Amino acid sequence: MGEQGELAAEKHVRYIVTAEKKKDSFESLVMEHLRASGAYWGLTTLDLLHKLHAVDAAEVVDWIMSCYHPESGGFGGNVGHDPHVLYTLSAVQVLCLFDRLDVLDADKIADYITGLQNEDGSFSGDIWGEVDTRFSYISICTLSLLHRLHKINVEKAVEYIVSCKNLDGGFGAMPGGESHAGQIFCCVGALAITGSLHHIDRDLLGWWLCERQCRDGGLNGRPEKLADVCYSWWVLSSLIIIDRVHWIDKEKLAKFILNCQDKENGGISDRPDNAVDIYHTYFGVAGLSLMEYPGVKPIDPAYALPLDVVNS
Ligand code: GRG
Ligand code: ZN
Repeated sequence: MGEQGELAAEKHVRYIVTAEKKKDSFESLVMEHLRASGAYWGLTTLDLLHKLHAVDAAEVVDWIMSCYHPESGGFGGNVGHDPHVLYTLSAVQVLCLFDRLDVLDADKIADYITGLQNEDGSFSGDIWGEVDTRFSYISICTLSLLHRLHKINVEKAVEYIVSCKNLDGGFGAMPGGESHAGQIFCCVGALAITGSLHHIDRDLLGWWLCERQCRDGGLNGRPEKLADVCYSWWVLSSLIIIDRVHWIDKEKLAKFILNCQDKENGGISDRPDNAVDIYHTYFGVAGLSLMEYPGVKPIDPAYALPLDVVNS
């Protein structure tokens, strides 16, 4: 590694632990409505860095459960917020990290998600009905973690995802929607979890994905866009799932991520010299994990949780 040196793991741990306490800061104000996801990003990063014990598990589990809506079976992004599948996945992922799925009524949550599947196999994100392949992934991932995949029509769910496949080998948010690395992760991840990867042309998609690497070594989300650390996750996880990760230059990507660190106060930003946030800190560390960076636990590319958590 060159000038940017090593991963400042200790600093990142301190950044996450103190961000959790600064509840009245600007960042936490912005994050207020997606705190369950923020908790997932921060806590998964801590676990990847072998530091999950730095937080009080019982306190986190209590707070997560205070976002639960027993009437619907879904979780909100924060206490008193409406339920949505996105925060339901984050809550389930956090409970997986602490091996505390026992506090859940898994069937009730599974019924909430099952109720959001539409005729054509797609999923809405909540009762307001917006449809997106993100929600297909979220639903499938959550149900699989709860061992309740059989409760939905998996065949129809897969059929809908395949209907969002484009001629360039990628996937969009809906049929005919432009290919985007974030949506590709969702579709590839969902197809992996349901054992349906035969619907993917690995060489065609692998080519589109490896073309996301920019001259600075970072990855972008679609053609003509700037590199951004979070695509180290969306693109790399997809490449690993389809077994084409050797088509990008990992060394250059690792350097790009390490260059986005705030080496003084901790945290990782979207690109060099920008302000850090928890989201890019997580995706930077997760990207390094996918590249087997020393000292970072391996992460599962489809479930976005540490491998030892998924396999336990
Ligand atoms: C468990 C990891 C995990 C995810 C849960 C929410 C979700 C499922 C997936 C989101 C996938 C997605 C669509 C990611 C893209 C997010 C993003 C950076 C969008 C920005 O798009 P633009 O167009 O920016 O604003 P670009 O980079 O294209 O310029
Ligand atoms: Zn980003």
